[in-house]
Amino acid sequence: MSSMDMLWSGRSILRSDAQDIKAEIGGEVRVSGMPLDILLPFERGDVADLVRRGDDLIIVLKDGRQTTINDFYLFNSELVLAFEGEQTVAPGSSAPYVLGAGGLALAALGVAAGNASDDEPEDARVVIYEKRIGGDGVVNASERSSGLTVTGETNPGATVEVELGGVRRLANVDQNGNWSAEFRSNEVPSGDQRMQVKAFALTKDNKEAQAVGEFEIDTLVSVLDTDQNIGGADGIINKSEAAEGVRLTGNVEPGSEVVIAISGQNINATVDNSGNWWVEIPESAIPMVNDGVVEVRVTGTDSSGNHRSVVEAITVDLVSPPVPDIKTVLRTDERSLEGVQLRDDLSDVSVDYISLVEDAEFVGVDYDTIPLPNSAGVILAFDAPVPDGSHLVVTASDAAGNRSGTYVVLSGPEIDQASTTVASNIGECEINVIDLEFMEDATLTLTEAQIVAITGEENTVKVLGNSDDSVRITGATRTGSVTEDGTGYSAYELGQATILIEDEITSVSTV
Ligand SMILES: [Ca+2]
Ligand SMILES: [Ca+2]
Ligand SMILES: [Ca+2]
Ligand SMILES: [Ca+2]
Repeated sequence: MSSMDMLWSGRSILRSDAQDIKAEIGGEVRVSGMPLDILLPFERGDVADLVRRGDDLIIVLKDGRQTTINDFYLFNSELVLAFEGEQTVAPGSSAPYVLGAGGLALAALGVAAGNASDDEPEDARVVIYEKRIGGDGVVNASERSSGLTVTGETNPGATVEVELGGVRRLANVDQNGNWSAEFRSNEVPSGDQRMQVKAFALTKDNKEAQAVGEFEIDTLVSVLDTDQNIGGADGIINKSEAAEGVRLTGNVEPGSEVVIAISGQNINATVDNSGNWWVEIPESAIPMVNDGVVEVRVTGTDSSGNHRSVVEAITVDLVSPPVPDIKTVLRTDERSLEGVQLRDDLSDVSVDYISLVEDAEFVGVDYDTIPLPNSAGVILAFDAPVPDGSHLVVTASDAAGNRSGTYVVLSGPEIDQASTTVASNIGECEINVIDLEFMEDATLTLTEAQIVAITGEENTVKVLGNSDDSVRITGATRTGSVTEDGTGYSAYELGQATILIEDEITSVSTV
C-alpha cells in the first residue's frame, strides 16, 4: 500500500463554503455560499493526482476520469478535502490534508504522504487571487475609480511586493500569510486590455517565490451611436409617424444592454449579437410638442458594467394646424363657386372640390390669396370657377405634414338636400369639421365607415350647422356634451367613430 493510499482511505468529503455544491466524476464543482460538507463520489484510494489549473483544482482518478473544482484556489483558506471517519478539519487548518494553500495542493499532499514534521522548513510560495481583482477579474470604470486591491496568499511571515503596470508596492501580510496591496486609480490603466500583475515573496528564511496573475481592464463602452434616420425625409416626427411608432436604431459594443429615456420614460432596446440595437418608441411616450426638440438619452451598459450615454435631439410636431374656419362661400351670378373667405389667415392651405355631378372627382383648386383688413381673415379667390353642385375641402398643413381639414357641404342643382352625404373617397384629407352652414335645410347622413375614411387617427369629426339642419347617424349612441372654444356640442359614438354635433343642430336621428 502506497503512502497515498494510506492517506486517502474512506469516502471523500469536500468541505467548502458552498451552499449548493454537487460533485460528480467528470463533472464540475463551483464554490460559493455557506459552509457545507459534500461527499465526493470516490475514495482516497481512487485518486491518482491533484492538478492545479489556474484557480481550479482537478482531481484525477486512477481510471483516468476527472473532477474539476472550479475556483478552488480562490477559497483555499475555507475549503478542505476531508474523508469520512477521520477527524473533521476546520476551515483554515494547516492539517496536512488541507488542499489549496498557495497552489501547493500536491506539495501539501506530498508533505503529508512523507509524514513530514512541522519543523521542516516550508517551500516559499505566493499566490495571486487574480479572479478577485475588481470583484470578478474584470475591472470596470467605477471599480478603477476607487483604486484596486490585489490580494493573495504567501508563507506566514513572508514579505510580498506586488507589481502592476510599472508600479511596485509592498503588500500588507497578515499572520496567516494573507496579503493585500493597494493601487491608486491613477496607477491603474484605463481602456480595454488584459493586464499582468506580479507578486514577489521573500520568506523569513530568505527563500523567494513569485507568481504572475492576469486580469482584465475594461473601463469603457467602446461603441455607442444612433442612426440618423428619424422622422422620415423631413427629419420631423409628425402625428401619423408617431402613431406608427418611432423606430430608433444604432450600434453598441457587443454584449451590451441599451436603454433609451424619453420624457421620463425608460424603454429597453433589443440588441443582437453584433451590437445592433433597435427600439420602438410608442406614440404615448412622445410628448405633444408643436415643432420642437425632444431629447432622447441612449445609454449603453457593457458586460463589464460600464455606462455610456448619448443624447439625440429629435424634432417632433404632434400638433395639427388650426382647422380652417369658413366664414363665407363666394358664388358667381351663375352660382359657380369663386372663392371662400376664411376667418383666419392660415399659412399653408389647400382647396379641393368634389364634383358630385360628375363621378365624385376630387380636384385641386388654384387660388390667389387676398388678405382682408382689420384681421377679417383672408379670401381665397379661385383662378377658375368651381361648378355649382360641388363640395369643398379646405385643408391647412404645417411644415411637418400634419393636416386639419374642413369639409364644406354645399347645395347644388343635382343635390338632394334631404339626403346629403359626404364623399369618403377623398384620400388622406384628415377632415376635422363637416360644415353645413352654407346649405339650407340639409339632412346629412353619416356612416361609421365614412367618418373613419375621412378623419385622422382619432376618427373624430365635428358637424357645424344651423337649426334648419338635421343629422342622421344610424346606430349611434349619445355619450354627453362637450364645449370647445366656447361652442357646445353633443357627443355621439358610432362604432370606432366619434361625432360632435354643434348644439344649434337640434335634429339628430340615431335610428
Ligand atoms: Ca468587476
Ligand atoms: Ca467594454
Ligand atoms: Ca416626417
Ligand atoms: Ca404643428
